Amino acid sequence: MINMQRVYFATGNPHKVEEAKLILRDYNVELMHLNTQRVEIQSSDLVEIAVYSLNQIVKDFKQPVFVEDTGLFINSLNGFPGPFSSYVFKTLGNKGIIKLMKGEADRNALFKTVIAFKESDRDQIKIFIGETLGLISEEIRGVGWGYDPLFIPLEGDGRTYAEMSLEEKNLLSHRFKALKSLGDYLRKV
Ligand code: ITT
Repeated sequence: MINMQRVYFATGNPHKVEEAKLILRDYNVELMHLNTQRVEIQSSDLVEIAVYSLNQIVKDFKQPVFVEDTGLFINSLNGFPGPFSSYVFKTLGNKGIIKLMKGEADRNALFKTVIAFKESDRDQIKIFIGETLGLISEEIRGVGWGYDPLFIPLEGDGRTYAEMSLEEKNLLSHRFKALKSLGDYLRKV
């Protein structure tokens, strides 16, 4: 058997881990879940949030580890909720977003994932980014986590992420694209 490379994913979100495990398996990465408490700063920049978050973890964790920060940027709302996606999901939820978008013709949106990775103490932080364009659906469609029931990727066939299987979402998602770049990088080092 080929040796798997062990990499830790620091997140409180088990759905992210489930997706990332499958994706990184193709790169011979054995993904481990590191469920740590962190302070998440408020910033308009996903990279700044991810780097701050990773820096807290690597203070006392010395294995290869990454964090990721994801945002849903809605065109007609000038990029809202973007870096505040987690807070907005907890407060307004998908129903609130649908309400905000009622009667809005421009349904364009972007899902963006920023991964911040550090291999060891000596290494610099590496950033990997993945983006998927899509449309915000008029109603909740499918059973999925987070904003999945609202997001219709343009590369798909008109279904929301929540109407797809995990494998289907993993072929075109923002997270897949960021993890693919991480996987390609790990293959080279
Ligand atoms: P960690 O920071 O601990 O990783 P989190 O769930 O708070 O977990 P984010 O801040 O990156 O992660 O997520 C922002 C929000 O976007 C949050 O409400 C997620 O549920 C949602 N989200 C992130 N990725 C998503 C995806 O692939 N599909 C649907 N919703 C997603």
